[in-house]
Amino acid sequence: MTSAALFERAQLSIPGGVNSPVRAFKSVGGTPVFMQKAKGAYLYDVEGNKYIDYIASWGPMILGHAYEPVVEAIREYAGYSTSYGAPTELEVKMAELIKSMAPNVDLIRMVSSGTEACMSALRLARGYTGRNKFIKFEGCYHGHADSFLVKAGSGLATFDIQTVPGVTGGVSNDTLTCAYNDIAAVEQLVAAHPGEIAAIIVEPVAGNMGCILPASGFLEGLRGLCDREGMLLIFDEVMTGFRLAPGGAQQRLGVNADLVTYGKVIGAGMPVGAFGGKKAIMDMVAPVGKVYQAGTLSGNPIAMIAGYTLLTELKKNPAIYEALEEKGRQLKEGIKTVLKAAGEPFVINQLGSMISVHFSEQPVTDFASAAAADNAKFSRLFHALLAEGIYLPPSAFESWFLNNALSSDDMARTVEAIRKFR
Ligand code: HOZ
Repeated sequence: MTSAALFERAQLSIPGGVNSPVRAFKSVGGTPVFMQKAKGAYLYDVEGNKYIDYIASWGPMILGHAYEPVVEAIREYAGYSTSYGAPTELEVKMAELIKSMAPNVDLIRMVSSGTEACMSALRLARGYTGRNKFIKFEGCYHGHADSFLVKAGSGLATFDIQTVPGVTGGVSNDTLTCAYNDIAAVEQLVAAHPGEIAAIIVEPVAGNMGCILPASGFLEGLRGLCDREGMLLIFDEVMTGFRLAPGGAQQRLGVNADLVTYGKVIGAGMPVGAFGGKKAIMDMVAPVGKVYQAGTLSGNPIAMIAGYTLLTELKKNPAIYEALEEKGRQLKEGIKTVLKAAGEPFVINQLGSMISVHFSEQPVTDFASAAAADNAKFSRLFHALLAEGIYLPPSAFESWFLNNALSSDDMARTVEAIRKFR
């Protein structure tokens, strides 16, 4: 079996041969690699090739793949049933655990994906404020619910999709956009729509246009604006949650959100998401309030036990975060040294275990600067590293995610492969 043969076969039965567009390798070119298994920091494809993994399933494999306690827990609980459609104690324990780790979460509702989490948080913000419009940032990606598919990052940036057929003008008229890190533009937008804006949603550290850090004062500015104008601040922590700190970006960056969304990591890679916040807001969610939101697979027992096991480990072992921090630093310094020596114009954005490299002479601080970088060169880097057994995200518009199973040797090999790259 080869990836090429599987890809051909896949295209006969699956749109584009993949179940999520970025995986198709369309922006970097070539044939997607079909994976067979993974363990620790390594992916193994169907041809038996081994790769050092820098996507960690886009975040959740923070302790590495097939982490034994998680695998064991899944095995045990699968034997009880894979779904009940009725409440379980596990869901209560999970909610209590998240509350004990994440700031500003009095109540939390489980859903099945980050898309659902953001879609539901937005509906709730609209229900709570009685307003329709909201602000999102260019290059941020909050899943594929209709309202968010405006100037979105990730796959839409990767494939340069500006407007999405099927999303009505009526829906996108309520989506207002601004450049990331441009607080003055947000202020102007808010002033132009007095009393109309329900919420500002933001990736506190952006991961869908490469990794982009919030400028000093940006998130604080959003917080102040939301307080002043009666808007809710929604942090999309699908990527940063439980990764940048046990309490995610809220804790790491010291800015409070009104609502926060989580994804994949709270299921240890199982299909999970969640949205949570202050009781006064969350009490509007059905069945207490009238903001309807539901799902048979929400709080699925296998997803819950997987996530509960992972988050428990993260909570009880703060050294994990120190180690991830050190790995991020080591990789950044290593890459910086070799690219500098090569005289390449480059920018490395990194915070903790999120990092990305842009081939740019200018700082990369928003979507425009990410798009202006030499992304064809990123594609060449992607393939050069793939050939050396190193798996980067197959798009310049995605963050790399480090996992705690990565060794110093793995990162030294990665740096060496980048040194050889021309
Ligand atoms: N949009 C996802 C990362 N930002 C990629 C999802 C996937 O292909 O699995």
